[in-house]
Amino acid sequence: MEVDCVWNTYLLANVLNLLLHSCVCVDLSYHVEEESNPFTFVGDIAADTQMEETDSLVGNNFITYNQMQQQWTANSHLFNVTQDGKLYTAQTLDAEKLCTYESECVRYIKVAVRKRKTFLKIIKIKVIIEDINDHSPEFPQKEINMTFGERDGEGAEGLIPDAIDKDIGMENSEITYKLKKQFSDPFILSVRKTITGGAKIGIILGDKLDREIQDSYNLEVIANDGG
Ligand SMILES: [Ca+2]
Ligand SMILES: [Ca+2]
Ligand SMILES: [Ca+2]
Repeated sequence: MEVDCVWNTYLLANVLNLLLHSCVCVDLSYHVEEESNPFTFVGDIAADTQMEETDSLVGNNFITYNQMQQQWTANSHLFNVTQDGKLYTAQTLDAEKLCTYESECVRYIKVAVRKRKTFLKIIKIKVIIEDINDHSPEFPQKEINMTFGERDGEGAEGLIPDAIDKDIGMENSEITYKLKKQFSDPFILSVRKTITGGAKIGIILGDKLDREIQDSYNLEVIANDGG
């Protein structure tokens, strides 16, 4: 039993040692705005790797960088890495197409580093695609007919569908509403946020209506985004 225990400890130490020395990945993180032109500079992998490495590669012209990807498709080829370690966008990145609402829009790429023909290591890079405010809120319908009766009292409510802002960032898709009306129009806007992130938009009657005095009103609900 004692021999087994020593042998196991020896094995464990060796495995840990192997892991420590084989884990040569350097994680880098970059940011790029969505909708930037193709070939936008994202980062200098060579320079940023050298800053963190103890065995400096500075000035060594024999080091090359290659992005690792087995198969490209139109949607997966988002970045290019030059042989001297510069990272660029390969196409215009649309955060709304690549990611979903309120999640960090991220893509990972791996870059193989070689010295002449000798493989040195793989660098794992995280690229955060930042949302910009490139969408305005839109209502599903431009015009709605709402009917109130003369018998409807103060507080009667008619609902309209809320607006949608396609931006994936919370700030850029935060919507505020306001009601544009004549001063004397007896209507109040009601906005109640829902747990799904939308809003319940109501037009509330502030006073009784008299058809003989006025039989229709034109109201405008305006949606603004927070970006
Ligand atoms: Ca976009
Ligand atoms: Ca927006
Ligand atoms: Ca956007």
